[in-house]
Amino acid sequence: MTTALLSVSDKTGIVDFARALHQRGIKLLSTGGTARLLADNGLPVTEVAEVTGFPEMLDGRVKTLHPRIHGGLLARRDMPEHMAALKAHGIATIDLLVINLYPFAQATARPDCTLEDAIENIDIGGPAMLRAAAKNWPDVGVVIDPTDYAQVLGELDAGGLTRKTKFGLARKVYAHTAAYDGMITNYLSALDAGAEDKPSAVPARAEYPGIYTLQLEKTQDLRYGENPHQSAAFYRERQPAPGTLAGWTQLQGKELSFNNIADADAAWECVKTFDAPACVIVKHANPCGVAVGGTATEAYTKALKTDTTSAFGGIVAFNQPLDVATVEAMVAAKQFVEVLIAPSVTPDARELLAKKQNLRLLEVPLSRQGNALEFKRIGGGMLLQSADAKNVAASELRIVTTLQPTHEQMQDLLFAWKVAKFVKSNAIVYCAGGMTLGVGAGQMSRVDSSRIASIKAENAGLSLQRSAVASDAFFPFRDGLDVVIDAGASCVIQPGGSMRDQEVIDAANERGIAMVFTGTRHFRH
Ligand code: 93A
Repeated sequence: MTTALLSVSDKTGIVDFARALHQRGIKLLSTGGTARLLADNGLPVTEVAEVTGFPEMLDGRVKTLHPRIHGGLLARRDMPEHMAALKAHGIATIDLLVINLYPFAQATARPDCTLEDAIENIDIGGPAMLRAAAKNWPDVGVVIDPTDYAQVLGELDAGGLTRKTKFGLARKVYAHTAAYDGMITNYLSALDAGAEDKPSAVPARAEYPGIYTLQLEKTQDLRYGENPHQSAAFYRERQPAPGTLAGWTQLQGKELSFNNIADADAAWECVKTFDAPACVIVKHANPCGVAVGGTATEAYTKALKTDTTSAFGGIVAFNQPLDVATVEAMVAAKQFVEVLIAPSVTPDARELLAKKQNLRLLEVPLSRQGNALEFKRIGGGMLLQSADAKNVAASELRIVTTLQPTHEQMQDLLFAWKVAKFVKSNAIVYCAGGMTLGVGAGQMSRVDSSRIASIKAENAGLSLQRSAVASDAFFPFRDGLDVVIDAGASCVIQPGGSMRDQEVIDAANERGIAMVFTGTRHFRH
């Protein structure tokens, strides 16, 4: 190895690395800012402009885009014609390329970033060199990640970069430039067409980009997937929305499993929608107990009552700091918990939980925000939609029955409606006094969900007399409504919008219950 070209925006660690290369007899080439830094630190460095015979031009837009650079990177050392061409044009080979690109992500993350700023942060020469060097990987080492500096030096000392290392470095390059271009695509796609101002978090449907790039990084391998014969890993978004589960810190416990993470997400998304202290217990992606209370402990005790059988081995999430009283309540209830989630955990609660070594404890910063877009993989494609972020406003509620719900009933209805949004369709949720009494989830018919929810309440020994019921979508016939009224419901909240709404309203009036339409449906599959 004789020559290295160094051109980095993030200059962390570059001086030491360049010094180490110099000490190994490697000639240093570099672009303006990087060259100045190396020279200031007493290293002999040749400016790229000296090699190309051109000054850096157009405010640095053209620095390295030159045959003397790209020839030196792309020439195959094993092809005499290539080497002869270099010789004929007086071009020297470049054997090691060290680059990091213009910081597009950081620039566009700044709230005052204009389109012009963003455009100036699109690196052209850097990716061109990276792609050239990576294409010629058997002959050129290419380093984009400062954490690789040490390994590169070690191998140089051991006689040169191995083929395996060079291949690995090249592979990293294409992943990196693809992600970089994806970032630019997403940024530009999110801008209002023509308005070129602030990107909106949720593009209008017509503006969904032709190509959408998700910026994901693998953060951990998982022991297995949904089942033990499936392999799995967790990928985290490079910039997850604040308050989403991916911002977790695991404070203790066994490794998280695939199902743990999926269920934890369901629990967290639900619990963070409440203002009052709330507890959500999830099993198989559905809430099996949700409650609010004056304290987290009260919320937990109520949530557990809904369905103690299903709660065994469940995921428990709080929107409040987890305190020792709540942990004591869990211990007293002898509930086996897989994962416990809270925005924070008090020191004495942590101490108590530390005795349960296997219990996975996650701290997640609380915020109402969530993913702007949702994806669903299907065979050979993917469905994309904006997230179901809709919360029904008081002005949208329409009381459709002669009987008006009391203030207390309205509170129960709105609580039930909030929960129903997080229950798989068809969802029927009985509630009273800020807690769920029976949850019917994931049935193919609404009438079956209604029956199951009431059976579950009965099994838990909970009375449904004067309860409030939420249905995530309209009742297509009066049969489902009759089931919940037979079980004791005194008021119902549902979207409305069925062809047979009148039949259902008539049934409600006939049987003397109050009914509220929201005008919004919350299917969840
Ligand atoms: O504006 S560029 O796209 N044009 C180029 O020819 C070019 N060559 C290298 N940007 C270019 N670079 C980038 O400059 C590198 O990728 C690196 O991020 C940065 C280093 O510049 P300096 O050494 O002047 O700080």
